[in-house]
Amino acid sequence: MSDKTYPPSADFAAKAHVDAAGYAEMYKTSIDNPEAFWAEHGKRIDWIKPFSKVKDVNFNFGEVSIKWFEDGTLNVAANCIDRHLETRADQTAIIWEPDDPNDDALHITYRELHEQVGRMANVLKSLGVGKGDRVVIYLPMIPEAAYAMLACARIGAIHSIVFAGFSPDALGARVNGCDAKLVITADTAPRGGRQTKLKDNVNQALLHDTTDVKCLVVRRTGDQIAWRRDLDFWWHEEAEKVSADCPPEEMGAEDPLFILYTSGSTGQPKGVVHTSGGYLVYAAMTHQYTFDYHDGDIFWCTADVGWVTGHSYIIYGPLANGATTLMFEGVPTYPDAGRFWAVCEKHKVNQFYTAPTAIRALMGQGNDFVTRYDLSDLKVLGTVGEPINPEAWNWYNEVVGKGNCPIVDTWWQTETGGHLITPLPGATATKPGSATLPFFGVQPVVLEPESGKEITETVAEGVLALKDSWPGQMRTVWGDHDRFQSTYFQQYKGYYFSGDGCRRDADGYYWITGRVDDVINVSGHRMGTAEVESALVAHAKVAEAAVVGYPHDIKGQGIYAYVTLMTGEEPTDALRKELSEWVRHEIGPIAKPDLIQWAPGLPKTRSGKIMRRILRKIAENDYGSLGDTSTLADPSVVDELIENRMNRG
Ligand code: 6R9
Repeated sequence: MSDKTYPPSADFAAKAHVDAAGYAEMYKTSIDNPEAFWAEHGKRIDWIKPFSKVKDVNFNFGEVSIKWFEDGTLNVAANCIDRHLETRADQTAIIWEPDDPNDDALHITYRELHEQVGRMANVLKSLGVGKGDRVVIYLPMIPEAAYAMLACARIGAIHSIVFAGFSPDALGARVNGCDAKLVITADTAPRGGRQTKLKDNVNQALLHDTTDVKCLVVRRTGDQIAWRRDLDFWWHEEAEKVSADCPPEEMGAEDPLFILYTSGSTGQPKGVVHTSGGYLVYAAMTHQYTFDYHDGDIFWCTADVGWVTGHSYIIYGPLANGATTLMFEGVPTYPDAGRFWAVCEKHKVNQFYTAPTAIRALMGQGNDFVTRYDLSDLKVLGTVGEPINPEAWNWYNEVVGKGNCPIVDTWWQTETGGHLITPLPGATATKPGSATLPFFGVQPVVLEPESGKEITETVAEGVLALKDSWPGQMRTVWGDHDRFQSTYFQQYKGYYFSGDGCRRDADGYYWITGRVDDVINVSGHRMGTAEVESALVAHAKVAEAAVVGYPHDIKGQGIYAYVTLMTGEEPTDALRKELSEWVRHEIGPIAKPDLIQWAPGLPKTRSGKIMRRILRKIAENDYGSLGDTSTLADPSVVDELIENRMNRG
């Protein structure tokens, strides 16, 4: 890790929303008097009925309850669209860049967005969706994904987006998990020149459904698809039958806005619930300050709307701020490794936000792909999803930013709704690899992992937790408040526990060191090892499986699976391939193991608990420091595993 610092230029700081002194002052106010601070900043959005209470939070295990602005009412879609119409009707709200660079980009104005969302909202109503109902969105990165999210928000329905790369099984589980009334999908999704048959996946996911889940289908490619009579509807046909005028529903600040499933250390993914008022205030405020967004700027977040980053920084944050937000259907390497930079040049992008894994992959392709484009409109560069290694940070800074663009390394989670630890580009001197300092109102603490004691010295290393709430915090796990409490508030009493480890340096800067639980981070996407294990053991030839992460040059972490076969099954390369494909089919391509090692036995304690610490070390090719193995039931299995390890790099 490098401790070289990069202060913001005087020029940048002078034009920024806050400079260093401004940050220090605002941060202090936000901590000294959170009620007054958030009462003020809560006004950045339009309320139908203004709130009188600001904050009502209890972090005590057993009584956890989080409410912000609770007696206010609002409509999120009206905040993202209607309130801008007076001044921005003809401004572009969404620039859509298609997968194929030869197809036309779209520029959707706020007026057009208003009309499309109104129509989609009326279509949802005509299909029987009302306030509080759940709608699953399984769409590629097309404008209709934005319309669908905002249409739900407009009528008070709760959306649950399922990333279009997830398998029918994963989709089906999410549809059932929230008793969705409707799924919104497309015929086929083109991405990177390849096609994913989304509607077919929906049909498969709903094969055994007995609740008559309806499906609204967007025609993206015109491919032939199988139709479920009486249950399936074309978006373009239904849109013609309704008016574009749909008055926004008045919602309580604490009414759910969306559910988003995310992986945890145990069991199946959980439905993270975000509510309306606090989430929107927080998404909008972080979007403005973290990226130093100014009116007229073109903002591009390369995430997919299937992840929280897409929710907060493609849709809700930017649109609440009346921004122009770019939505990209494709991938960074299609048609070649210059696509990101071609799009930046073409649409004169000012703020660009992506994941370290993409930076590492592009860095390996050579600088020509970058330097052939005019990137002079870029002002701020951001990263999210995983720690960024200084080498990638430096390349991003020098080759993409030409040393002129502050880099904001934003640490946050699906659970946090928006950035918690991040530089502000006009205020914070950055250090490659550090997410730096907390956002306004955020109080990070470093705890001793074993005792849970807060380390009060500035220099500290331990687990990262939060002392108090912020408006964008998740409120519960859908249908399982106990799981919410036990996941985040049980181990370290009185704190929200992030699941990440971290170090705090002498300047009070935070360096995230990665997950301390059984979650691995593959290309910036969270994957529970338990999920991959349960997919593997669902295969008829697998007796037992243990999954861990290992360092991977591009992906950050790769998936390493130890598999014990049923007696009599042959451990062949063909079977290895079959199991990889099986996991891909069960969960999706992101869950596919990179390495599978045959394990005649797994290292277990005498009580039968798998010792993952040892498996992690072997997968990391760091078997010289296995630590204490004396509690193992059969220490000899370890030698066998080391002998046949798959990662010798
Ligand atoms: C927004 C998002 C959350 C986990 C988080 C941490 C890792 C995210 C990071 C980072 C280091 C950063 N993470 N940003 N680690 N530096 N700037 O990614 O949400 O998918 O829920 O993942 O990602 O481990 O706990 P999510």
